[in-house]
Amino acid sequence: LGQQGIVLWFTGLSGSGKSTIAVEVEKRLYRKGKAVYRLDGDNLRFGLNKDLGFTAPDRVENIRRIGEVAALFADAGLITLASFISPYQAGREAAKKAVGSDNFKEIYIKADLKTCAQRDPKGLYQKAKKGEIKNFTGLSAPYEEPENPDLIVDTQKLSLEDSVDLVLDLI
Ligand code: GGZ
Repeated sequence: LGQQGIVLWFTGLSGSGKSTIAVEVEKRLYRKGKAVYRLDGDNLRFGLNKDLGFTAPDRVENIRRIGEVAALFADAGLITLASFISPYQAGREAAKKAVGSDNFKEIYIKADLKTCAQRDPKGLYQKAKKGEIKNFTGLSAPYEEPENPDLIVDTQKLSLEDSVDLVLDLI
């Protein structure tokens, strides 16, 4: 059956470019005939994790479950792309442990808060600044930068194409 499962774990602020890059990486791998699956808020927060919000304990539980799900997908041989803010170093480390460190790549999709708030693709920063969204990452909830990521993708400097190439170079 022949394909080694692996997890590419994308972490970064809202608006940093995680999902955009993960979608393109998924397309490129799919075209090469790879078995690939993308986990993100749209398929997790509306299903398995629909009982969870954005308080600190809920985020911890969100990432804990996703780490376990990613481990199962990788065990099934899929290239698994996980795209979540995953703001806590400890949570990302636990995901890496669940998957197995050899098959886990932590990818920091890096853009500073000011840039993300300017991009504001969904208007969420605006709402958070007005107090309409509580516990918003970067404004009223923490984001712990990765201490030792496998890759840093600086989306303030790199094109989408170059960002995707860097990620694909990892595998
Ligand atoms: C941060 C929030 C919040 C709050 C809703 N804080 O840019 P998006 O919209 O599409 O991605 C964000 C997503 C974050 O969910 P995650 O499951 O990735 O978060 S975590 O890993 O921290 O559990 C954002 C939207 O949900 N969103 N409220 N308060 N982002």
